[in-house]
This record gives sequence, C-alpha cells and structure tokens, in this order.
Amino acid sequence: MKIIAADVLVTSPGRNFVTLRLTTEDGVTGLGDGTLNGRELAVESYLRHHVAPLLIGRDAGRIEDTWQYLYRGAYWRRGPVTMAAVAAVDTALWDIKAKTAGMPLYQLLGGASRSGALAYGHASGRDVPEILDSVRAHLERGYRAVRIQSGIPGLDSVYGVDGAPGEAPAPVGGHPRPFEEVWDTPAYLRHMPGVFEAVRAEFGPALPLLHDGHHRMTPIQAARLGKDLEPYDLFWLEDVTPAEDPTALRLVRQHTTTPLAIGEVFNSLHDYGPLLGERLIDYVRSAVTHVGGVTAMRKLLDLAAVYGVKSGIHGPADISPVGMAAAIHLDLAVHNFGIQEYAPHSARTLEVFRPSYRFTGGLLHPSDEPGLGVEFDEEVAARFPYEPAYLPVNRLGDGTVHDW
Ligand code: GCO
Ligand code: MG
Repeated sequence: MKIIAADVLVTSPGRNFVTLRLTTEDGVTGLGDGTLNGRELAVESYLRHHVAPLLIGRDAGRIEDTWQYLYRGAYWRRGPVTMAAVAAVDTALWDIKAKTAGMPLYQLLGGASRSGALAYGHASGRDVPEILDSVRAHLERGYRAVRIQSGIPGLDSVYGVDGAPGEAPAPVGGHPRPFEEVWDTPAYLRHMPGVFEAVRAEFGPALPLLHDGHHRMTPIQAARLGKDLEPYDLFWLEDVTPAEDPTALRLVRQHTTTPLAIGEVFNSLHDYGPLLGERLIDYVRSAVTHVGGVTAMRKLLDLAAVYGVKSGIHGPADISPVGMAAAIHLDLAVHNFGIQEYAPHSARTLEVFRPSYRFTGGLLHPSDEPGLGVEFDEEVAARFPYEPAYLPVNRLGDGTVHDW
C-alpha cells in the first residue's frame, strides 16, 4: 500500500499545532503530531522539505524500516526538530496500519492491560486558598490525581500557575518576544513544603499529588526539596535539575525517597542511559511527539520496564489531540504504565481535531475506533493560521538568565 500524499498542516486554534497527514493509494489516511512548542515552523519545514518528498511511493506498512530510514538516513540524528518530524511520520503510519487492520491502535500493541489510564490534571493557584479551590475543581471534573504548582511570595508570576503567561492556552499572537519571568529558588524552596502540608491537610493522605520543578534547581537544592516533601508522600517530583545533565540526579537520589520523574525535553532513548541503568528515576516523561513516535515510545517503555521504571507520558495542551491519542493507546497496552498527564484542549482545538478518547472516573480510554481515533477538519483548521508565540524565559532578580 503506497503513500501517495504527505500533507503538513499547521494550525493555531488557540495555540500552534503541526500535523502530518499521510494518504495511501487505497485512500486510507493517517495522522501524526509534530508540534514543538515555540519552534513549530522548524518541524513544518523539516517535514515539508526533507521528509514528505521521501515518503511518496513508500510502502505505508513498513513502519520500522521507515523509522530507521529517516533516523539513520539523515546522518544528523536526534535533536528535537528531527525527532518530532520522525514522530509525526511514525504515528501517522501506525494510524494507517491500525485503520487498515480495522482495530484501535492499542490492539496492535498487544491489547488492553487495564480498563483505563489514570490521568493527572494541573491544579494551581497564586496562594494556598486558590490552590485548594483548584484541587477541588479538578476533583469535581473527575480527576483522581493532581499536579500542584504554586505562586511564590515575592514573585509576580510563575509558569504553570493559572493566569501566568505561557501555560495552556498559550497566548495567541501574543508576544513578539518571549515573556520574561523573574525566578527565586530560595524563596521557592522555603514556600513549597507549606503548600503540600496544606493540600494534604485538606484532601487527606490518599490523593496522588505531583509537582514539577521545571529544571530550575541545582542537585543539592533538589535534594533538599525532595527531603522536605517526603512527609507529603508525592507520587512524583518532576524535572528537578537541568535535563541535559542526567547524572545530576545521582546526588538527588542519594538524599531522598521522593520518587523522581524526568524526560519531557528528551528526544531519544539514549538520553535515559544512566538514569535507567543506575536506577536514578521512577518514571519516564517523554512525549510520543518528541521521542520519535509510537515505535520509539514502545521501545523506551520496554527498556524502562527492565529496570522497574514506569510511564508518565508527557501530555500538556501543547501535545495535539493526535499525540495525546497515541499516548493513551500506549498507556492502555503497556504493562509498566504509571500515570498519564492530561490537560484538556480548548473547545476551538477540538473543533479542528476530533478525538474519540474519553475521560471518565479519572481514567482515560482511547475508544475502540480503528486507528488512533482522531479526525482532522482541514476547513476548520484553515480558519486558524499560524500565530507567532513563544514559551517564556526565566531570569533571576539580577537579570541572569536561569534554567527553565
Ligand atoms: C508539563 C510541562 C509543560 C511544558 C510545556 C512546554 O509537565 O506539562 O512542564 O507544561 O512546560 O509542554 O511546551
Ligand atoms: Mg513538566
């Protein structure tokens, strides 16, 4: 079954998404997500100029071969742009294969290992009362696990806290340059234990609570935070140190029993090398969209399983519904599932992408539609052209650019 068309579709129904649509000679279409927040047009160009022409005439059934052809054939392997492009192709090919088989993708991955995938939502607030309200609102929407991000006294805005620029939904047509936030790690370290104490006091010991450090700490600072949060029994502490130095987690691990998660900015299985082998983490955080697609994610999760490490697939609103659907199929199928991040998309985004996955009783299910189970409406998408938008930049009080 030959591929006869490879269309790269960029749309911004509230934030930018890059979608690849492959069509076979039999008229079967497959969708893949290649969205790279703030650098979308680099992936679009890579796909349009360097990948799409190579796909025409190839056999859509040869998924592994196409993955290797694009990865090894480029010579310049890895990197977020390349791997998002490879992910888009790979995911679209899995969509085609599953549609052709007349099965939901999770069946091709081995079938369901559970009835649904536990999802966590993003609770946040500028202060403790706002956070408690946000947790309550999430529980009312059905969540059974929540990430807690908090405003910090003395700081005007903090990424991940509702109302702060850059978090879902990203500003449309917003900033011609990235918004700049001021950051203060000592103030953050002083403040966070009290926040978790208040949340535990209100919601009891059983609710899974997560927190994202967004790469802002040194190893010794992260070790201290992990220790200070131990009494509040976190499900995980995410991205505590800069991601390009995985061995930084050695020191953190020596000091704390708080479970650690990392990987949303990784783009290769190789980035996990020492983390798995030395048992420095508990959860892998890659997105299907950024690690190289369903093929690469399956390999990563199987490798992680060897070390008893579980999945925590990245699922913020900048992963399109296509990337989310791929994640949920994997969540249902793999044995070492941990949790799935789920930040629902805006109503406008759901006019363009029509996913069939469902969120009920705190669990995500991919549905039994053949393939990924997502439709893309090109006419609606055309109403929302690309809008320049960036992630924010972090600076310390004296102006020094800081990890973010
Ligand atoms: C998360 C994240 C995101 C990222 C975003 C960047 O854990 O969900 O840290 O909010 O910052 O995906 O584009
Ligand atoms: Mg994160």
